[in-house]
Amino acid sequence: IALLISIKTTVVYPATEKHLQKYLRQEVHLIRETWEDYKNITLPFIQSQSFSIQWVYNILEKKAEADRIIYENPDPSNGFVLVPDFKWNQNQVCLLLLPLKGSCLSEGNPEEMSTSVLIEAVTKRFGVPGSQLRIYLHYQPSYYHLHVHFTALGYDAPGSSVERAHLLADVIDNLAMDSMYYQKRALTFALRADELLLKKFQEAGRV
Ligand code: G7M
Repeated sequence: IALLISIKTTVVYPATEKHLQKYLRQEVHLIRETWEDYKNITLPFIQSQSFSIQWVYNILEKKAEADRIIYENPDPSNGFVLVPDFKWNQNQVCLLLLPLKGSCLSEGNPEEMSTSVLIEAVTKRFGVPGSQLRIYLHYQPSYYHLHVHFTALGYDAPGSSVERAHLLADVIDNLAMDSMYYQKRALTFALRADELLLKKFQEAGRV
């Protein structure tokens, strides 16, 4: 009897302590972050960390992955680059849209990105229609430079759960309704037990 076993593995190299922790089983807690929490806890935490986003600048400045660019708009204020995500696998569409400007939801201008042009480019290149593309942002992200994920709807992408993914179309609608939308409502996200940000929320008595 032939037994076919398929195993999917992910190799992360070089792996930082943060990567190791990410893949170890951990307890997780939900945070409900208000705008006050963002200003008092999350933002100072982000600013105190030296999250390197050099790889993003390398892509934007064509110092890395230039041959992988799927679509780009060089406009200095509204431009962006669309490249395959590192997590790319031949059977999945897994792309990252990096605006030339913008570092967080309230600073970036996702409403200025013309998604229809991008969907057309992705459909042309990968044969996946717009109705089968999941286009979303992460909150919290791993890297604090505004970026949008494109994944095939049929692919159960990690990070597409309700506590992390925000559909770009919804974000655009929310901001069109009220440009202060994300300063007025709370946002929910999950933090692992070992994350320093969770400790900050605990210290502030918010968990
Ligand atoms: O939303 P979040 O910050 O979690 O997503 C960041 C995404 O960037 C992940 O899906 C990573 O796989 C992807 N990524 C990380 N690095 C360091 C690179 C890189 O150097 N190139 C590309 N193309 N994607 C990356």
